[in-house]
Formats: sequence, structure tokens, C-alpha cells
Amino acid sequence: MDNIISNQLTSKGAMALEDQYGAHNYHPLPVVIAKGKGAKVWDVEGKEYFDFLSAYSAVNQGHCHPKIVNALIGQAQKLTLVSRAFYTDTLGLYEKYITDYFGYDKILPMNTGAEADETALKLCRRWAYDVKGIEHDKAKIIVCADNFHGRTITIISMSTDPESKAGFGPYTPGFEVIPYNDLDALDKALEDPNVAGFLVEPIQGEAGVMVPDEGYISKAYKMCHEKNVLFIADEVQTGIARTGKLLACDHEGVHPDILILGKALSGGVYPVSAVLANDEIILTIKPGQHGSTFGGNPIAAKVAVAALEVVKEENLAARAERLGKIFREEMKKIDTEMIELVRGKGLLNAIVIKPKGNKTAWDVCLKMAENGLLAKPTHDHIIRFAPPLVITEEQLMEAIGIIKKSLLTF
Ligand code: IF1
Repeated sequence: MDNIISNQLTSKGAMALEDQYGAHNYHPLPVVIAKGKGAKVWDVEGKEYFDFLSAYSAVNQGHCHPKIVNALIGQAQKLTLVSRAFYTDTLGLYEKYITDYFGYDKILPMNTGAEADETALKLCRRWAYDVKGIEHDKAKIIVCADNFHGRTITIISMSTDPESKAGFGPYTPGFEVIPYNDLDALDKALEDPNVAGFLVEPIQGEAGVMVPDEGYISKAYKMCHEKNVLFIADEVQTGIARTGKLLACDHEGVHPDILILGKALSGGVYPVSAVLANDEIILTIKPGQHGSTFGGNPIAAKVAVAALEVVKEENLAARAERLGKIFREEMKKIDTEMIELVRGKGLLNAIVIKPKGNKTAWDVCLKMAENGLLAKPTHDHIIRFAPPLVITEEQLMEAIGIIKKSLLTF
């Protein structure tokens, strides 16, 4: 294949390359993005869009935040990776910073959200056997229907979504699925003495921004503690200020026994994930029993500190809280029967679309793209709206105008 110089690449050409040479494990909107800054991205032809997906809440700090990018560049010119076979001058400083930041004894640094979820499951099982005293290989972990925790075989073994799960068996045992937002079901499941943990998303992102009843998380946490069961919060998508607090659990004053972070932990600049817990749990994994080549690498360490500093310096949680309220109010004012429901918290929102004729959420997203705003449907009829938290109120109002204009064309 002749050597295509990227600045001669058209959108059409880029899509053809991905189609020809890339696995077809996604069905992207027909938009080819070449540049990002703050709340905006530009395609190959220079068309400007508001990004209302934020890489599934990984770029909460905005695209290419200068402070985070500079942290990446600075470290990349010094030392990128030595593995954990040796110490470095960056990891300990990061570990102290992030454990102080979230209030835990220790962190186990990983790279992707799925790796962090897998690490949390392993910690929960080791704690079950070594501390709680559950019989070996008998530990059960409760999860919720419609969960999304990643794409590894163990994680999809917990899934109830045929798209994520079917055709990848045999599956990992040891999981009990209960309905989300159902405390009676949790109460019943907790009767099993072999239950070691309850893994839950404080808001189910992929399921369509399912916000549970007020009090669900705090009551679930209390019920777990009454049965000496670990409360494990997957805040990969809801964390890092997205829902209007630093963590979604903060809305209910819950301090998870195991906290799982990813995505915006790096501001979308580099794969960084983390599992935070106190010594009784996190020290059950001994040297040589878990790890990863890139886990806790110098670039990740520097980028994560910068990304977390930005969250505080720019008051991103308060912004998300305030702008999210405006967004939901404005969505509810749009006079179209295509909006069945508006729901969300902070700047993690979704609208449930009632198809009009043969026009679906996908068509609405195509129309919004044409009008300069990018969002993508989840589960056919739900559109998730999650702009970078650095979006200004003026930009938000302009974006709402685009959503309204697009919906009213149908
Ligand atoms: C895809 C979904 C969102 C997550 C939560 C762990 C992970 C994710 C709560 C795993 C990742 C991503 C994965 C990406 C699309 C996106 C997604 F649609 F898949 F479900 F956001 F809702 N916990 N979510 O949301 O983190 O390993 O990806 O770093 O797989 O298509 P990861």
C-alpha cells in the first residue's frame, strides 16, 4: 500500500483504511476526527463539532488539556517505562498523591478499566479466603443486571448483555446477578455466607445512564457491611467529577471498600487505571501474585497527577453539577415527542428516544453530527450526552440549540 501522508487523507479514505485493515469490532458514526481541544473536535476536512461523548467520559478535562499533555511530554523525554522490576522516582509520589486525594491506604496501579475491575475481583476473592475465611474457590461476588465493567472473559461472564457475552463461553463461575436498584434482591443475595463482595456502578452508564433511587448506594453499602461483604464501586465512568461530585458515591457519602478508577484519571491522554483500598484488603495480594508491564509507569504517574490537579484547580465537579442541571432543564423544554425521558446526574445524561416513523436514535445522532455535535446511541433508543466538563455555559447553550434543531427536523 502506497505510503499515505496523513495530511492528504480524506474522511472517506480514512474510513476505507479502517474498514479494510481494522477488525470490525465497532460501528462508528461516519466522522473522522483529526483534532481535539477542550469541548471541541474537528474532522479531517476541518468541520467543527461539540464532543458530547468525551471518549465515554475519559476526556472530562477537555481534549488535549495543556497541563496534562505537558506532563506526558515532560516525562516521555526523561523515562517512559522500566516495569515494576525496579523502583522509579515517579510512582511513590503518585501513589501518595492519589491515596491522599481519595482517602485510602494504598493503590494498585493498572492501565485499563477492565484490568482495574479484574484486579478488584482478584482482591475481593483473596480477601474472602485470607481474611473473611470463606472456603477456597467458593467466594461469590454479586453484580447487577445490565452492568458494564469491561470486555475480558471473566468480566463478560458477569454480563447480562448478549452483545457483550454471547459466543465467548465457557464463562468464569462465582458471580450472582441481581436486578439493579433492588435492595430486596441484594438483601436476599447477601444471605449466602460465601458472598465476598458486591460490585456495582453508582450509575449504570452503558445501560443508558440508569440513575438508581436516592439512597440505593448508601443502603446497599450498609447492608454489605452488616454481612462483612466488600462494597466495590466501579467509578471508571462515573468518577473524576463526571456526575457533579468527585465520585458518584460522594452524592451519598459512601466510601467504597474497593474503588475502581480509569478513563478521566488520565484526562484521556494515556491509559491509566487504579484500584484503591485499605491495607486489610490490598495487602492480601503478595509480591509476584499480580501486576502488568505498564502498570504504574512513569508517564501514567505524571499524567494522572496532572489530570487530578486539573479536576481541583478548575472545579470540574461543581461545573458538572451546575451545567448538568441546566442541560436537563433545557432538554425537558424541547417540544418533540421523540424525547420520551431525560435522566442523568451532573454532566452524565441521556435522553430516551421514541422513534418517529422509521427515524431512530441513530438518525438523530447523524443529524446532530451534520449540525456540529457528536453523540452516540447506546442500546438503540438511548442517546448519552457527556461533554467534557470544561465546556462553558455559552458553549453548552449553543450545543443545546444544535440538539433541539436536530430533533425538530424530524
Ligand atoms: C467499549 C461501553 C461505556 C466502563 C465501566 C469499566 C470499563 C468501562 C463502568 C472498562 C468502559 C467503555 C468501553 C468501550 C465503550 C465504553 C462504554 F459502552 F462499552 F459500555 F463507557 F459505557 N467500567 N467503558 O464504562 O474500561 O477497559 O474500556 O478502559 O468497550 O466499547 P476499559
